[in-house]
Amino acid sequence: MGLTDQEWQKVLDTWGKVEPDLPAHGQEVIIRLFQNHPETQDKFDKFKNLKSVDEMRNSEEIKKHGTTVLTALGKILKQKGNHEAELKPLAQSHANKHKIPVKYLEFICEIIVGVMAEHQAAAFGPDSQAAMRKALELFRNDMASKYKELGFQG
Ligand code: CUS
Repeated sequence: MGLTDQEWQKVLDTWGKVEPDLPAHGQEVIIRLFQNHPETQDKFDKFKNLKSVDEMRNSEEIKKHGTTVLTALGKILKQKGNHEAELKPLAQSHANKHKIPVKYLEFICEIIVGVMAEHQAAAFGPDSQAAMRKALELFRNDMASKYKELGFQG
């Protein structure tokens, strides 16, 4: 389940390429999530009213939220698996307040890999993609266990 030092190195190297432009990557992730999985859009009141991709592109809220999501994820990845302190508040708010099922976390993680593969093709070869998938799986598994502890079936 864990990642080797080499795998973490790949994860953090690629993340370093994404980091200078979190808002653009984040915006793309959220828009694609809502396009590919429309049911996820209803989870946040502030996004429910956005109908077209154009409206989404012009939404400051989406850009802001994309940045928030990727910032949180970046902090977690940098802990290289020792992310208990970072994960706990995130699991709490997502179980109790937003009620985001694990399935939606799967969707968003897969889209993050896809967006990174497109925007950072050179830095994100097959090995790096595999390592990133492993890191995101670890994140989701630990979120799922926290959800259970909190009594959210996710
Ligand atoms: O916000 C946050 O944080 C999350 C993410 C992480 C990674 C956990 N989210 Cu937000 C999620 C989601 C959204 O946004 C939407 C829909 C679904 C999910």
